Amino acid sequence: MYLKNQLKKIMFLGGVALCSYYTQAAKKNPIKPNILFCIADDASAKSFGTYGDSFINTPAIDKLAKGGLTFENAYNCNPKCAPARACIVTGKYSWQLKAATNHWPMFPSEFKFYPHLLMEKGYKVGFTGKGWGPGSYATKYNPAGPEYNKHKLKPPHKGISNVDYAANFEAFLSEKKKNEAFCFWLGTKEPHRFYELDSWKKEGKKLTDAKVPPFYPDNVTVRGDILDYAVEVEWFDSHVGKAIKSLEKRGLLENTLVVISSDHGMPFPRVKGQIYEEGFHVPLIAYWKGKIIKGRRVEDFVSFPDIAPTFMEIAGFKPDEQMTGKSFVDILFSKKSGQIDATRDHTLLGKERHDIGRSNEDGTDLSYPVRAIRTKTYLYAHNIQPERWPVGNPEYGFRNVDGSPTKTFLMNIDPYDKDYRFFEMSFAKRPEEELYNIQKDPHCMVNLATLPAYRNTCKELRAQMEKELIAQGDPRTLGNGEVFDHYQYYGKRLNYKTGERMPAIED
Ligand SMILES: [Ca+2]
Repeated sequence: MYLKNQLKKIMFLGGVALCSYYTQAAKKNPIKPNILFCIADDASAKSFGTYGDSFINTPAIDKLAKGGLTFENAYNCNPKCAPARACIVTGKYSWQLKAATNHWPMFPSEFKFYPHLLMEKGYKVGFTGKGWGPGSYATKYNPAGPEYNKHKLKPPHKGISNVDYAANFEAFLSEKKKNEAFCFWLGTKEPHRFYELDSWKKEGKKLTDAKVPPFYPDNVTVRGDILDYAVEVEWFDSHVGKAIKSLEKRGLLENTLVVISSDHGMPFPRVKGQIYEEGFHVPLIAYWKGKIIKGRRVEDFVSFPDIAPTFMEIAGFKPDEQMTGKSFVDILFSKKSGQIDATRDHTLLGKERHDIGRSNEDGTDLSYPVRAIRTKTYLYAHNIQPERWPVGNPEYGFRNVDGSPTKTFLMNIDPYDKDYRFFEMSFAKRPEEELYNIQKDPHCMVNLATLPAYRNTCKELRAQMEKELIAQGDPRTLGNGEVFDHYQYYGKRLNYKTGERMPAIED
């Protein structure tokens, strides 16, 4: 215990030293560093070359990874668009965000967003494509900042957005005054669905290229769907490449921290929105020419709430007192690879209501509460209300899974078919406790929680998880979890009596 405390003290002092290094550097150099944050919508970590032998071509991002730092253990706190992005902009854990713990919320106005804070402090701030969302907010700007979506292009495939992200970034840079520092959010709408069916054929891909996870049947439908996804991941990469060229052209690359990520895993059953490794493990790559030592791979666990305090510190400011995440500036500028900060050895995850599709007697939309802890070896997940359907009720079409050829295929598997287990893995109810040995079972296929040999492991992980959640004020762990069922859903709601969609609430 003594040693642990000493270690914490040293790391704290290290953090203070770095912080003052920044303050001093900022005083000497009146031009503050810029921040370019590029975030894909629904791209799995494994889809990028730096995370393994991906069949998807991401040369621009692979180059940044080679010239910078790859985080092996980056997690999103809550694996769905709006909740994950809410953690990024606020620097808070998902269960500390009231209505914004859920998908499609009204973002409570009490929370501060790092892009707005930097704007108040003189940074030029903007976003293109998808910022925080979907949902409503009371502030003048999107939580990700003022919008730059004016420039359009003719998309190569129907599923790709006509927003020209790179051109909008260029426009943003053109507006910038010479010595003005900037913080920009380049958020592509890809590879979010929908996809042009068989777009992969036009791109010259082969069915044999696709890698099929073991929780799907290996067939032409699934392979084609994965390849259509690949086309959109490559679109994200191409715009990152163009944005880097813009920085180079303007001589800004040496003074810009570039961070690449994605909000959660690919929009397929059992991945997007789900508390399994591929849903919540995100890519995180940091590049800063001449500042971050190249080719490093770090094993420290970092999570989305850590991003806002990091950006605040990079800009030379103290993280806002609301921010509960922990800056990883020390990791960025360390010379080491592997584990740097011994305390970063696990992460907490959770979810409440994502999409609708679970009726309540009083007409509210029920959540599917889960809390989980991921350590180096294990994923332990507590499905707090296992009597509910994890991806929405069957009678409403399992709405918490985006429509897709893969989903349709799985839903049509006959209960007597040998492949019916694939349907169950994506849509069936789950046991209260799940435990996976991620080192041996990265796809979370074998639940160890039922085995007597793992009872103690489950007990210990749950105790550690709940202790930390209580310290963080999680209403669910404190016994007030039903509050999440009653926050208004701001998307198109469902009339549970007729099964019809109702109009979205206007803000
Ligand atoms: Ca998303």
